[in-house]
Amino acid sequence: MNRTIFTNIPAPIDDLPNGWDSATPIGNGFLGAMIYGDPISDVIQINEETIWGGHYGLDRVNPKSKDSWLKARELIIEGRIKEAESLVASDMYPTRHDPAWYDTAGYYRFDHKHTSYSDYKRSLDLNDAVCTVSYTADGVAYKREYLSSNPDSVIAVNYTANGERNINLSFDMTRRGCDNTDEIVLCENGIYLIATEPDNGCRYCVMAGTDSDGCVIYNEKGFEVYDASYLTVYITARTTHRSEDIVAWCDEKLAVAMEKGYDSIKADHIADYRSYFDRVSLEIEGEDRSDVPTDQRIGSAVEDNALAALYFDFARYLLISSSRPGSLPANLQGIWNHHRYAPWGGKYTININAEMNYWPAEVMNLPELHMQLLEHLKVMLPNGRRVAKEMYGLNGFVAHHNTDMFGDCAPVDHWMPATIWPMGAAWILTHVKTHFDYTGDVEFLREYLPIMKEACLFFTEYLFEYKGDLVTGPSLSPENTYIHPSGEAGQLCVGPAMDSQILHDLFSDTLFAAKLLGEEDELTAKVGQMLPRLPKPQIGKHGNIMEWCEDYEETEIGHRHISHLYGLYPSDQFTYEDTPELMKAARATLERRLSHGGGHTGWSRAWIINMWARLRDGEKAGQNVEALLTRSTYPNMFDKHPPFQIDGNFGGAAGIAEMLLQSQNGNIVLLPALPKEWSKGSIDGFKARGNITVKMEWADGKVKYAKLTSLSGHGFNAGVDGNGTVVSCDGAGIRVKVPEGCNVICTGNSVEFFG
Ligand code: FUC
Repeated sequence: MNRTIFTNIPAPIDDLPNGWDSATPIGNGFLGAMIYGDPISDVIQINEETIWGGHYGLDRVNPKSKDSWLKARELIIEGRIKEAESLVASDMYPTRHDPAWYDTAGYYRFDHKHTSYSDYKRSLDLNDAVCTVSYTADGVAYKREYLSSNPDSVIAVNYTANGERNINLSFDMTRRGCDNTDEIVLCENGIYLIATEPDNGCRYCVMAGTDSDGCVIYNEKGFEVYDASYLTVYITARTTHRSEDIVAWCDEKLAVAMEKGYDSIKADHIADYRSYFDRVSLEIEGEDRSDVPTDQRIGSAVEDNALAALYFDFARYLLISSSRPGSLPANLQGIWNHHRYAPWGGKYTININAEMNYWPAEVMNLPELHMQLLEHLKVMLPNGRRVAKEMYGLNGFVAHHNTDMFGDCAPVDHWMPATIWPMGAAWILTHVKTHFDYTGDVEFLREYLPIMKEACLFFTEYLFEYKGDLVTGPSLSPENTYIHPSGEAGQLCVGPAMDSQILHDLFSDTLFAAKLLGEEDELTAKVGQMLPRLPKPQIGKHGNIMEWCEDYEETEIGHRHISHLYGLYPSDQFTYEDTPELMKAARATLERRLSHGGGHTGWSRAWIINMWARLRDGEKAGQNVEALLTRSTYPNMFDKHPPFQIDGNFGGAAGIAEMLLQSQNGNIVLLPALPKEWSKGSIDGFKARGNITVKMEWADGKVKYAKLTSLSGHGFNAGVDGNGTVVSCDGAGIRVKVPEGCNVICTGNSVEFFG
């Protein structure tokens, strides 16, 4: 299947970093690069995911907080919001703002001796994760390939040209836009630079070496290559976070790469990448526009079904390229960032963005890549315990709305609409049950139950009774502002809807896991008593789900966060079957947000797609996919917040999957929200909860064939109830909605539907 993103123009390099959003990303989970692909001046911007600036691991908790946070709670309850804000600002804000941030390894360039060129093409083949640039200069056809290999830990740039020895270029290791502490050193396998982060002493090495049949002459800044018929440049990078001897580490990787040679490195890279990518396929039939450059398809309002499928595949590519066993989770930019201080520090914003990065991981059949987010909880845990103790005087595990490479859990900054929000760890922990639901991995659940219990412990001590319910506070509804009846605008509150909904999941998931594993104890007994006392979603005067526990007006009705619909998606607390009134109110909430300009950031639009899918409104979901592709996508297909933020890529892909297949609440539904434009298509290898894979073909908007297979070996049974044929997979606790007009055949651990 053709899955190529391509353009007929190089990314502009006149005024770097302009053009970055047109450049092509490659990555191996740890080492990323943006390929500008200019024939004359070939610029590559490089990232190593552990190059972080700023201060690490600081104890930033405000020592006054322990004695003041309960007072802040009282002031909020009394409606003295401004006073509560001043107290929070003086006593709960962290002693230090935004301590650490994601940095870049800088821009590097290869200058070629051409003066002009023609027939230019730059493409990224998603089937094998290789970026190719081709052009003609002085009658010679040139070709370059760029890849970032996970098995060999190197970026390889391979230059070839037809005819005799036509490759001539110079490489300059001097970085643009980085500080001047770089030391450039020649070594046995090439040349490297060593840089030191100013505030924290982290050192990193970027090393480049060559394999060529031409004449390669190294100088103090890089090298010159003359009269080569081929040239491969290998580049790698390492920080002192990962290795003591960073030069030796890079040297060894380059030595192995040179010995192995480009063809084998490429073959191993493709095999490794395909072991993830080939698990799944999606096709949505429509007009064939595959000969139109992708940057021209993005942003044009033409109905382009294949572009939506390509967007889904690109998200799979991005997850495989930014999240690998042993790597950090994908941050706000995945691993691709050209800034010295990435937007929002390039950290993990855990009041939506980092979680959204992993929404599609399971349905895409990439469960082991979901683990990077979950593994990070272990880095956060010791900090979260300390923050619970020092900031609140309580036991257990708490994190606020940001974390970083070092697992920081204190409030991140001094921004009232976001910072004092104690739900970050709890939200990530809801992904534990999701991973278990998809994989059925009991040992995994056993490993994470103690962390879930620690988060529960915090909330059992922290929640308080307010108007008969158990609520959070001081908290806020991420990052929205309400108008208090007194006329004052504020953010601090008690018991915002999202907090109660997240806690509903954390508590229920913990009780489920403890019961399954025989790990019930005093704490789970307490959690069991508290769960029914959490506030239930309420319906407000606009027929909407109430965002706060009072029916406040809000200052920005089209706000990008739609936190009070967490219960609709990603959670499954609102359903047509059990809570139709909440589904109606969720729809009213979404319509109100959208009619006031909502969905203006890429990630917000992506969330909205998922919500419409849950509301089973294919037309609305489809319109929002189109809005994502036309308004919130850069020419290289990166999500546009703006600026670039990778969450929209992942959230958008999750939404596309959610339109085709849903499996929450123990029910598998095929084609739950199909827009009429997507009338024909197919999926294969998608995962549903219950450890079930799904293959399906549809035409005229209806299922023609589907096969569901339980990877846990459970059988499917067809029976009849008042509603007709019912298929269940009891071992997985799953029922399957029989698609309209389909015959059913159950065989062993599969069920097939014929339409
Ligand atoms: C949240 C969002 C912003 C942005 C930032 C990284 O604060 O409200 O839109 O995505 O995270």
